[in-house]
Amino acid sequence: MKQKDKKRSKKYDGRLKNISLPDLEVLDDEKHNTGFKSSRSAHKRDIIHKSGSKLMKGRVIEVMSNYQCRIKLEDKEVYASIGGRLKQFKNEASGILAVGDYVQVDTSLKPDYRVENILPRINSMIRYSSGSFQKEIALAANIDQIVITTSWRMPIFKPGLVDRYLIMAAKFNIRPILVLNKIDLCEDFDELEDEIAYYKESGMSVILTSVVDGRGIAELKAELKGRDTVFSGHSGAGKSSLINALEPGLELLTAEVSDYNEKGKHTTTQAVMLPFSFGGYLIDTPGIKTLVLHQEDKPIVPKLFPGFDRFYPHCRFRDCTHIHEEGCAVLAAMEAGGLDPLRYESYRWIMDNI
Ligand SMILES: Nc1nc2c(ncn2[C@@H]2O[C@H](COP(=O)(O)OP(=O)(O)OP(=O)(O)O)[C@@H](O)[C@H]2O)c(=O)[nH]1
Ligand SMILES: [Zn+2]
Repeated sequence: MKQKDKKRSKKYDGRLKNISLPDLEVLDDEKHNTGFKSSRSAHKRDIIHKSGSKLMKGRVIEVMSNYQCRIKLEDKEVYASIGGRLKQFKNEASGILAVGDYVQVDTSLKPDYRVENILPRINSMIRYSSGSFQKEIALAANIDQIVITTSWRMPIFKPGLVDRYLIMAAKFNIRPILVLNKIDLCEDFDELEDEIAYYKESGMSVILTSVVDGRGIAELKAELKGRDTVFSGHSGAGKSSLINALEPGLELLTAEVSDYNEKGKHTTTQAVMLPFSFGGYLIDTPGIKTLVLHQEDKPIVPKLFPGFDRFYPHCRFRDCTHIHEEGCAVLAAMEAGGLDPLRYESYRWIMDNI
């Protein structure tokens, strides 16, 4: 990072701690108001405002290192670099641009394309990087849904883990689909139905699958068709097997995939959107494995715990933790037999261990 850029980003440190997406217009206005307006930024403003036709809307379908990305621009795909105006906010490309982002691309310098603006995100998956100060890194943006892969056995179905994934999905405002795989290993379907009843009653989409005998694969495919989906889940539950059954030959990112871009520079793929032949994308980002609930998430868990949206609006206190408060609708539901004590136990475990 250039010395000049360093100084500039330092000035905005306070803002950057709490946001994932820099509000570029506001920053521009601030610069304008304080008389700060480099010729470079003035030039860019001109492009945006005077020659708007040169900025095209595209979608980021691959994020690489070295400030490179691949963009779907109308019906073609182009490689693009990330404009300096965006670069100044973070020192990692993935820190500012996420796969799935809708962006404005400067096409006036063809064949060099440059990302100039990130358009507002509908949602995004954020992780915090460890470092001297907390930095937010967006792993993916504008996601339609997240598949939470679990298995009936091997490894055994763990509702507590499902709850944590569901809280995460709710936190990021992404529709969850609960997939219970390996049902070929199930001998007692009443027991299985009992285990998933709570999630179904809470209005969630639950799909039972087996890669071994093919049950549920068509149903899952229908849910994915035409939508952009992230796959998450318990290791060993069968994510890769399911994806392979849905779309044989799809190459997932395992660790870091090395590649050489046109300029011959060494780059690595950090996240990619892989098209399904039946429509829609699989958003593949290895970073998802690093997502965990944080201590800072604790205040939102009472509202985001799966199924609690039926109860908490009736709690006497708006910030009710459902642990000791009088007039708590969650505790009342449990006493009245309207809430499975095992789900409440899971809630308490998460609250105590987050
Ligand atoms: N019986 C049975 N085994 C399955 C099924 N799906 C996957 N498996 C097996 O479960 C094991 C783990 O499957 P993977 O697809 O590698 O699981 P994963 O979730 O991608 O695992 P990670 O890479 O650790 O995240 C493999 O041995 C699969 O053959 C299924 O529906 N039934
Ligand atoms: Zn309560």
